Amino acid sequence: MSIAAVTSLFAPAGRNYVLVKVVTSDGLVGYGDATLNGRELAVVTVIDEYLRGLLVGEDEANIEYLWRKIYQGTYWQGGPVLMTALAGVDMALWDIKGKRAGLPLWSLLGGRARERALAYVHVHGRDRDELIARSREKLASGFRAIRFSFDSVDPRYPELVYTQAHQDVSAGWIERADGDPPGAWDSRTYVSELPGIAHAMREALGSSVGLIHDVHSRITASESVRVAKELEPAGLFFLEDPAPHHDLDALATIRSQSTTPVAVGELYFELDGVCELVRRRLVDFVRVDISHFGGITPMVKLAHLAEAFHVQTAFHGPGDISPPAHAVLAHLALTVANFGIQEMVEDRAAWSGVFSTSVTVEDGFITVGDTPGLGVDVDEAAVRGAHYVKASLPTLRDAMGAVHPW
Ligand code: KDG
Ligand code: MG
Repeated sequence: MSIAAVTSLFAPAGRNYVLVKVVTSDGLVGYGDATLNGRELAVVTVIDEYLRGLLVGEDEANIEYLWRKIYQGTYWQGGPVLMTALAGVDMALWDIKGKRAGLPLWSLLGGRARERALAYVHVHGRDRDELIARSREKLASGFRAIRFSFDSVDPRYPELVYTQAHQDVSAGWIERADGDPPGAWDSRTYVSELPGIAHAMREALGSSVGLIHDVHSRITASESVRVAKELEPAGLFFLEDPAPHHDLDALATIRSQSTTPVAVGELYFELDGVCELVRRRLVDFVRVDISHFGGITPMVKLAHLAEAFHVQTAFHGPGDISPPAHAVLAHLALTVANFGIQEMVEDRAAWSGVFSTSVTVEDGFITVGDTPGLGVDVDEAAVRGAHYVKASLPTLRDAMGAVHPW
């Protein structure tokens, strides 16, 4: 069979989600996620203006060939915009392959390695008491692993507008029309507060809870070494992005100085780049993003590569990628041998009425049903005519008004 149509589909459901829809000559439909937070329309242009022409008329079964045709065949390879568009196409083609075979993705990829997969959720709080209280709520609802975040502000700048909470719940919807708010990120406060907060959480929540923290590369390498060492007694599941993803020397230093496990990867867009991170075992967990890394095809290769180097997966699963992407992550979580943990920032209330999914989360574990393909259905009528709301991540600034890494 061949590809009859490829289109971008704007499918807002609490966020600006963009999908790729592929239709075959015999009427099968596949959906993939192509959402790039704050750059959505750039991806739409790539899909509709550049990728469609490369795909229509081709045999939809040959995913590897089509992936190469887009990635290598047109010279301009890589980068978040192109790789997000390619990811959407790739996921849609795997969705079709599963539907044609009558098999769920996890089965196509080799079958289950486990019955259910450990998930982690986000908790944000203003201070340790709030973090502990909110974590207890999540634990009571069954979760066993928590990523905690808090605001680190210069106390002399109480007019802080930016808060890290935006990142967890609504980053994609912050309007920037009035210019940047004054920022007050304060690294010194952050570096001195983080270990105490982690220790207090560990003591209050008990030894079995998985505690995760995302540094977002906001501090220097030596600050990260200090933090990673001081966090050791808190026994984190991992510390995420303690240094910029491309600063392999800084990551090597952090690893040589501390036993705190490290996870990096959401800003890698290509297999070539992330290989070195894995080969040199600079991370315990690799966490590229299914929607920005070119989709299932390269993700499976990375998982196998990482397995050979005893690195586990902790793939990026933020709220700014759509249900088909979260579904793929769930399928991978069941089938990948070296699975570690899966980030799950879902908004099922916002999804309902637009998306249905065969992924379930119970007792803090992910499972996936037998629905063929990705197991995600889209009610296109519910989003027909929906308007794109221009939005992007807020800019983080320090007390001098200088831009600080987000
Ligand atoms: O759009 C940016 C978010 O996806 C990112 O800030 C979330 O770092 C993140 C994480 O680990 O979930
Ligand atoms: Mg992160």
